[in-house]
Amino acid sequence: MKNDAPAIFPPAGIGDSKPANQAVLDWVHEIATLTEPENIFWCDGSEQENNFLINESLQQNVLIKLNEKKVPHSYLHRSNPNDVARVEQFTFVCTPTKQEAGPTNNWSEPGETYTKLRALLKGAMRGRTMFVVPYIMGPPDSPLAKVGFEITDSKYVVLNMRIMTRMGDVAVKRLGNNPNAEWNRGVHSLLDINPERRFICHFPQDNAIISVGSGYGGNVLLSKKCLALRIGSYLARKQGWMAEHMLILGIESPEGKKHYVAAAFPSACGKTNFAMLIPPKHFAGWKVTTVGDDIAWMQNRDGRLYAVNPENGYFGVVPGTSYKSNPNAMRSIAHDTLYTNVALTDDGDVWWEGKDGEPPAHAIDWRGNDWTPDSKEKAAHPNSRFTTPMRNNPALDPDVEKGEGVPISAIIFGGRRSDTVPLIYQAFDWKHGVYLGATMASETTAAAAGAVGQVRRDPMAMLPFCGYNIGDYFQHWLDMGKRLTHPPLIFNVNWFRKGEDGKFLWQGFGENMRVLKWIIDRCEETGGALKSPIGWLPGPHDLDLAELDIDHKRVAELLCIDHEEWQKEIAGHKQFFDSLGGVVPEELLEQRNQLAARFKE
Ligand code: OXD
Ligand code: MN
Repeated sequence: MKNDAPAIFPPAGIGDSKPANQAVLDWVHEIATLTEPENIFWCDGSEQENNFLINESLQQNVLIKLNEKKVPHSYLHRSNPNDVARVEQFTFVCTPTKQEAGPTNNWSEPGETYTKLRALLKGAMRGRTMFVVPYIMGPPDSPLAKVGFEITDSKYVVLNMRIMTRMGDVAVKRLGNNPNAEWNRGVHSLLDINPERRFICHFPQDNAIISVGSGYGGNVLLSKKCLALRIGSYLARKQGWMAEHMLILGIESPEGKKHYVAAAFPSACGKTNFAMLIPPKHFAGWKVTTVGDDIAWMQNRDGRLYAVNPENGYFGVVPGTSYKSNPNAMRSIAHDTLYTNVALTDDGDVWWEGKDGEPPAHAIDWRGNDWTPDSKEKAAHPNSRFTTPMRNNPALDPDVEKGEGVPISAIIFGGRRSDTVPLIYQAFDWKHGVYLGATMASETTAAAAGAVGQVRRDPMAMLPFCGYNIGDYFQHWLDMGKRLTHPPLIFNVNWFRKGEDGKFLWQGFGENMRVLKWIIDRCEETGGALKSPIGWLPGPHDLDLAELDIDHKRVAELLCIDHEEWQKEIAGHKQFFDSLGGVVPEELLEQRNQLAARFKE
């Protein structure tokens, strides 16, 4: 199941849905002339087309059909073992000058990069089918919605794009005939899936992306990290909105009062779990609904920030997902789901580490090898994924299609920190909140290739996704705040603090509702708080911990601010800002001075 490239030949009526826009036709012609595909398949997003592609994928061993009774309409894909995560070291922002890409991006000169990529793409689709995938990011009637076209030689990509975006005719209609309309040009080719020829390149000035040599979702579903975040963040600054690596959730009280919050956590830190949270029994009558689990596009309307989820599905990390950690995700992925790199049981079901129940006595692991509970290797890759339509989520928010978006009452930043950072605290104001986001850090996970568990600064969880100079990005945040008459309150959370025994202090998952409740209380100006040097902290009785098995000592540990640890932390902030080489806005440097000074008061 390593190469899903061989050409396919659809019957009449499938694969011939050519758009009318001449600019698109010209571009497709140019790429086809370069890559020399066997044929061109114009996707319309229909059920009939999807069924055809699934059948072809089954025949060509790109997909395995799962047991229809256990996981209806669902399939397993195994990627090449050298191609299982995003590759930040091969991801480039190709702006005319290095300074525009800034200190946190790999930069390469656009002219030279186009030349290099054109050489790699020359004849790359010989014997393969070239798919043209039109798609929209965002609710189609949203002023923020963006049209993209992705050219790809991978059926797996097409099948995923149909779940993750509004794909097909809807996008062609939205684009219309105007040859000067704004749309994103994305080109993807598997080539020979060789890490030495793997490049994910963004050309923000041209609204274009070229990705070669990978089949892994984060590198090749060009709608997601590439368009919705890297190119999106560039367009957002230019056009006065925000493209952020954030989940969006709704929270409704038993009295029917509703708030929305957006939260930025680095990859694989539980955004999907938080977005699908089910409140514990103690919060009977409270309802949490999901607008999005990964990306928020936000704009200022009437002085408030409104958010839409540009995506149409979830591309989530599988291991650890269970009825205990995330029942709504389990229900979402129980049918109509594409699995990548999980284990296959002997009865055609899927399995992964952390799934409910006993491990199977025998399975085929993500590499296609025999696996038993005694095996040293993991059965599922730590970054194995599900792709599932957001419609599958029983807690989907009813306003998910609202073009104007949902009003955001609070923004939450958070990372995976074993020490230093308390469970929850609130910024004094927007500027201070931007500082919290800018200095956020987290221990690394398997979502990106590289070492796991090292603390790295990841501003607003956008380090791998900001498509321009991070200093200008910080300034854009500060400027947005100046235009908001009712800015969201800003908070920082850390579910991952550990005690002296090395164990997590906080239960997390559904119990995070207790933290969310304090956030909502603060938004409604009913929640108490104590002033501390780092921000507002809940006082001993401000968090509702009723019916939770936790003692006062642990709560104190969770909320404590250790002055020594914070001196190190502030030094870490300085080191990070210094490493950015003078691009950090003065207002944020001033925030650090104020933070340091508050510790001396
Ligand atoms: C993701 C990521 O897949 O952040 O969402 O890597
Ligand atoms: Mn993400």
